[in-house]
Amino acid sequence: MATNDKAPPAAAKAEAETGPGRRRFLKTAGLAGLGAAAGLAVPFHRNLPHGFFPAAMASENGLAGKEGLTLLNDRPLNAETPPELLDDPVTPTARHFIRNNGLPPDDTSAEGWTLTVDGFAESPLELSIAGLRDRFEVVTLALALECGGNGRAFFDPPASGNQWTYGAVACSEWTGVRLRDVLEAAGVQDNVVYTAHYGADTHLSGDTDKLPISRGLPIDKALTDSVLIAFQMNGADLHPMNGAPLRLVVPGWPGSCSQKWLTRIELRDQVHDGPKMTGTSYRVPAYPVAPGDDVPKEDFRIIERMPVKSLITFPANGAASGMETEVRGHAWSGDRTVDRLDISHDFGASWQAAELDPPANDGAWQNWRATVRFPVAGYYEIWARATDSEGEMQRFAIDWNPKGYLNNRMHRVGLRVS
Ligand SMILES: Nc1nc2c(c(=O)[nH]1)N[C@H]1C(S)=C(S)[C@@H](COP(=O)(O)O)O[C@H]1N2
Ligand SMILES: [Mo]
Repeated sequence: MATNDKAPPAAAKAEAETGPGRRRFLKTAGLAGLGAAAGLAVPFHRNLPHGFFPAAMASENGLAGKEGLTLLNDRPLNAETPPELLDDPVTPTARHFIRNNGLPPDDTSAEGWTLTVDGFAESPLELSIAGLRDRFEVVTLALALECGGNGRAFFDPPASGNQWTYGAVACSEWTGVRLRDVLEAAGVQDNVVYTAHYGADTHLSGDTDKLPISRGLPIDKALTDSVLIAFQMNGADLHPMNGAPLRLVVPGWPGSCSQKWLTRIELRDQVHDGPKMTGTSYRVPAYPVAPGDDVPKEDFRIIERMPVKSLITFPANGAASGMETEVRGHAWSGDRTVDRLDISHDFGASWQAAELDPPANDGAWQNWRATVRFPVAGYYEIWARATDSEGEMQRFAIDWNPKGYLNNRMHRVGLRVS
């Protein structure tokens, strides 16, 4: 993990002056640069812990180029998108949520970036981003990405972690090469069962021996068509907080599988054991548990596909409406398609089928719309309920689990109709 080490300032500076280590130099130069950006010197900048921005600028920093996101945490940076800002069929980069476990690399330029593919590979690869483009077919796909903890805020008893409500989900258009093509070029040996993903971000502690997160995929999933190694989103460079210059995009599985700032993929003969792969991270009990139950660690299983879910993106919760309104949103179900989307405006007594589009491609969410007519003025709620190709349907209940994952309960918005 050579891109993950960090030399003390003096050494980094000396190295930068003699040639290599440009990335490291930028890391230390960053703080002085921030002072310059503020128009003031930061006299004690050497004492500011690694990864701290001046507090007055903290949210501005990572959120540059983002629009309307709700900041949940600024170290690490975590920000979600209000549902009404997710109305576009394809999510603009400015509205794609951010979920960081550690501190992003300072230098996210494509120049000099390399991806290593090693482990149980017949012919290990080391490729530049230009090399990836030249050697493999470049494809563009709309791919839905949802954090495993989206909806955690509604758990009772509460689950610790980022209190995501609805907005840790997005479906942007990603351009890159298929992970499958790259792994096949590296030669997947017969004993390979799992991948391991490594990125260039650093642990919150600043300890370079620790990684913030390193997860992986069963090899069968890694070899499916819609898993991309992406270098563009929505026709432009990746946003620095969304993994520039290179990341994985694994649609339909917890967002944590989609390693950002990707530097290395290892082929393994056993399930990966990196940070946030083990213990209770991104795992749920193997059987239903009652809210608040203590579950022994060994009874947790790794989360694979994300469950059936939908979002109402118009109208906004609390909006005023006339006697008739269009209602619209998105629906998705990991590794499956959504077959029906029903809405109710009478608290579930009756349901009306919405017009539901097929996905733009495998791994994309599906857009839906309906027209609702209200009988008289007053307060109403619109509820949306998706049913997928295996007959799995959303409910209002939560399958409570200790870490607050996989909340797919129905979304509802209140309307004042006059
Ligand atoms: N290197 C790295 N990759 C990462 C993460 C991270 O902290 N570091 N967070 C993961 C998690 S938990 C999620 S939900 C997605 C979020 O992607 P986004 O920030 O582009 O929305 O990135 C994943 N990839
Ligand atoms: Mo996540």
